[in-house]
Amino acid sequence: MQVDLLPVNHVLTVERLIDDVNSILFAKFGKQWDSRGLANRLGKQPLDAARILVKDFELPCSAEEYLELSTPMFRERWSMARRLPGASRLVKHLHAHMIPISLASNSPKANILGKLSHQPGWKDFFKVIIGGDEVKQGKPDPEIYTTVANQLGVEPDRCLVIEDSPTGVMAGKAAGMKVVAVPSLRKKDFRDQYKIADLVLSSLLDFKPETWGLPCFQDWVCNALPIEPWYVGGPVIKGFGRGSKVLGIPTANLPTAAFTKVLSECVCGIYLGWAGLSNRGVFKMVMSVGWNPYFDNDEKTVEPWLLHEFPEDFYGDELRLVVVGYIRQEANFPSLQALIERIREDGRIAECALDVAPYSDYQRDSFLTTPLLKKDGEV
Ligand code: ADP
Ligand code: RBF
Ligand code: MG
Repeated sequence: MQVDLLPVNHVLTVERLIDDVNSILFAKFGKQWDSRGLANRLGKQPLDAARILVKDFELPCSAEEYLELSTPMFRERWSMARRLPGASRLVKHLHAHMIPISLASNSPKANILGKLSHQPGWKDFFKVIIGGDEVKQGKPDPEIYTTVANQLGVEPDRCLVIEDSPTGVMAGKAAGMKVVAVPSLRKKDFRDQYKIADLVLSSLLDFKPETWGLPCFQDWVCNALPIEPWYVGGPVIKGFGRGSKVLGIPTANLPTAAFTKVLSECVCGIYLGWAGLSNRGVFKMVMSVGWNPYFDNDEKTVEPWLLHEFPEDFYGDELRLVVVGYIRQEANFPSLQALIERIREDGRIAECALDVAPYSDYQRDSFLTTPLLKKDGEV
């Protein structure tokens, strides 16, 4: 039986908005957009990024023309942009504790303000906002960050920068600031480009303010962080053949080829939630999303361990997951035993937390038990 995968329920990521705009524009130029080359453009000033794009795809227009056409299309779409997981929580927390925060981007100031206008209250969170058009040199030059520090009246070595691009990380370090990188370029190949950061995180969910002398978050519940739930499902497929055999912990792998885009947008890490298994019921689960650093996989996988003893395998069964809490980022371990012990600890955390609100509320989510819709809409 051919089963369609169910995508994660979110508004569009910035990557998707870029795909949308470029697909439309490229078609007008008789070209095919294929998302390649983000690493060359990320964090650059718009005109530089457009020049690279025009050259890489041999577009029959100038960089200026590309910007003239694309800018209004992006403007129409910013209201649909998804915030990075953990972003809202972080700025609200810092603002509530009266820690001055600023926004420094290579985008022109007008674009920044346009984007911010779709996030209620956000503009007021930032004491200083600097656009790439307000400095002589954009990132990777430190000017944008030194300007921020000047306007805040704070020494650079008292500033902490959070950056997603290698260009930005360079700018922050060159300004003499501490830099935490949350890479937008998530593939292994780009790891080296973030090396000069003081710390690299998989997502803002892993940001621990106390590491930097800032007040810690108080929103963890039962050793996990409640998150906006996300939904994913598909037939259980064969994995690497080592869950039960090597670790003694079976993980019901989901196929990833069919939803690479969706998966590339999920934050890597260890999560807890509920699993619905066709004809068998709803069970607690704890899972890893990512590259399994201990095994250094080449593929990003989704691997739920259902906290229940089953008498047999269930390959091919439809599995539904509602992911409701975040436990930690994926890690490497000095030994297999250490990895196993940590996964068992994750299992205990999930077992306890899922009995408690808000995690327990989702046990009855209809997504877990709704029969699959076939293509023609028939159940
Ligand atoms: P694979 O490498 O093929 O994923 P694993 O050793 O990880 O194999 O075992 C996973 C398989 O074991 C699942 O696909 C499922 O059929 C079965 N299984 C049995 N009990 C469980 C459980 N509690 N959680 C997840 N999968 C289980
Ligand atoms: N693999 C890692 O390399 N690092 C981890 O931190 C990690 N954490 C996990 C947590 C849970 C709850 C589960 C179920 C798996 C985790 N794994 C981790 C993945 C494990 O390596 C994988 O399931 C096996 O390799 C089987 O494919
Ligand atoms: Mg497995």
